[in-house]
Amino acid sequence: MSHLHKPTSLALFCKVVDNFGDIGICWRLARQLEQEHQIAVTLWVDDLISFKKLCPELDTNAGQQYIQNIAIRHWRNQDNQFAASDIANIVIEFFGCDIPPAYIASMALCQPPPVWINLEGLSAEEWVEGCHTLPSSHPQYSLTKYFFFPGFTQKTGGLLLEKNLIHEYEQFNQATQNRSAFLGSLGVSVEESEALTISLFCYPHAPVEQLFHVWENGTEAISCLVPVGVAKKAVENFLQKEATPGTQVKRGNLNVRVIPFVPQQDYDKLLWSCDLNFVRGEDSFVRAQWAQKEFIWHIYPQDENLHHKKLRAFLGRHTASSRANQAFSLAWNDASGAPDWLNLWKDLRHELPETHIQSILWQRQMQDIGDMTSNLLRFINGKR
Ligand code: TRH
Repeated sequence: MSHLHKPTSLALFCKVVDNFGDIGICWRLARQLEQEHQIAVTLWVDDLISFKKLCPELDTNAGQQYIQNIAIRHWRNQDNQFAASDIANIVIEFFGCDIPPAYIASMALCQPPPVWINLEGLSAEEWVEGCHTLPSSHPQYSLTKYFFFPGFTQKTGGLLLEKNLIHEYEQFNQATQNRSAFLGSLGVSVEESEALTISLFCYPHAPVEQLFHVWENGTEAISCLVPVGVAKKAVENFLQKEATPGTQVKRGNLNVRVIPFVPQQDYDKLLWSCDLNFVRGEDSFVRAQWAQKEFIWHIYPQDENLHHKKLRAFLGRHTASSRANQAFSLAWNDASGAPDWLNLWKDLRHELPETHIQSILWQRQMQDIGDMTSNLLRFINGKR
């Protein structure tokens, strides 16, 4: 429960830079704020088409709508007039997305002014601890913006984690039918689901073709599930046809199946159903950590290979990844050598119970920081 005085209104601004992570994180945060803390959330988002992929019930033509009790507003560049009722008690801009000047001007007229947060991206680098919760005064108005960083240590904001997620995971795992029913709903056959099942979510530059080649010629039956649109070129080269949902080809020991892009609330089930998950960006990367399964992270690429530093910082902290996993992860991100699947596979086969224990320990360590949404609200409450 939040200790905020109610009713509390919160405006969350999201600019979709690319892909699905920006809206993925904001949508998850918005739902948690509303469902677990009873906050009246308005989510301002500039790209409804990307949002709809995660949330199929969204109407991309509506300027304003309510989904799961959250007000969704289409944020257009030309928006320069805001009603007093649009100005919330708490204003969060995601990833420095620069909220409209007219909105800021109206915030300055409020008494007391809203608590203003810039919610930053996730990084395991050390400098994050020093910048977490730092204030920045507005040059023109008497407004202060605070930087809030998610993270992996007690001196950061922690990770997004819904209150019931671990319980839901345990319930899902209790009956094998849950897995087969879920995979079945994606079109996966029983035979495919009995093979080593791998979900693949990565950026187009990942060395997927090389990996497919190794899997095809390997000794282990592998079933690779690829959401439509992911690694399109490599997948179509393997399939020798268009990668539409439902398309499936088996060659050698590798079965590749294109699955639909699932709604965000089902994505966890996909991770829970697989033996190994390839994830990317920020949100799927965090979800993989709650799934207690081995995962390989394809980090969002940055200029001058800055992302390699971030990747190493994470691997340096992540006590649940084995040496083979670390080596594979570096190679998958082109930070060293070539991905050594055989080594990773040896490890997966022999060390699964140990990796599982380490994943649970890591999860507990992350839970001890407290979930990011509650930490964020506690911080905000201290500023009101
Ligand atoms: O899509 P991403 O690469 O997103 C981002 C953006 O590129 C962003 O600009 C950058 O800042 C950030 O990465 C680091 O990866 P991410 O973060 O994992 O987001 C994907 C979202 O899509 C996540 O919420 C899970 C969801 N998803 C589904 O809902 N269904 C699916 O089938 C899949 C594969 C993903």
